[in-house]
Amino acid sequence: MSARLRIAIQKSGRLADKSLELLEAAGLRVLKGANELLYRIENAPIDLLRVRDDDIPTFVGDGVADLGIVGLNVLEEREDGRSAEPVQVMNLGFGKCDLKIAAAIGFDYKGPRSLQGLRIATTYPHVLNRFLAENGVTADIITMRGAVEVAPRLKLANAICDLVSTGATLEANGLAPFETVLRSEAVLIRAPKQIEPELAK
Ligand code: PRT
Ligand code: ZN
Repeated sequence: MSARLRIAIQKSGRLADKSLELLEAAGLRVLKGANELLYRIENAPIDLLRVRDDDIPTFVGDGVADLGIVGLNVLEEREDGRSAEPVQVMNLGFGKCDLKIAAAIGFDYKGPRSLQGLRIATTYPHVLNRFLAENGVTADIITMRGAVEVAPRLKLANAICDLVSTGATLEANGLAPFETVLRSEAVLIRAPKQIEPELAK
């Protein structure tokens, strides 16, 4: 058994650099070697597992990694059911964004009831479904893999539910946000099983 702690981080994307910076600021010297999947830490028994962000909750839930850094939105959306739930340790203060419902500018929103019977396109069907259920609303959820913001223009949906940071993408597509479904940022998660004490030091 290797006695090295494994931390799963996003390989490339919006959280990748900030995750590395955070670990470096904590004093870890990262060896960016030839192995793309695993970066070794020079001054501590730690390896960084570099993967797609969507896989991080599963790796940590299964204990393949001891810790992980992932967007709360990804953690909340996952409905794996096979591996155990990772434990949320703390918010990390970067990667901030909101999962919002938006529609064409001028849409007359009077609260969640205004969504009744609409077609809403999203890459977050589980989180959206929970929000609608909590508010007693029935709507048609159209699950897309990306480019959700074009759905209203293509008449695929009346509204969308997507991540927003600056709001520029919505604006460029003639959309305006009117409801926040989830406030998100990068979070530190840990495996459900306690980490070996000598590794946690
Ligand atoms: O390859 P991999 O699967 O690992 O990465 P990914 O492409 O799935 O994710 P990535 O790198 O795009 O985002 C990683 C995480 O960054 C997300 O899960 C969020 O937690 C966080 N984050 C923060 C964002 C945004 N801000 C964000 N603005 N993720 C996506 N966006 C997108 C949004 O979907 C929309 O298309 O940016 C667009 C809107 O941005 P604004 O600034 O125009 O509002
Ligand atoms: Zn992803």
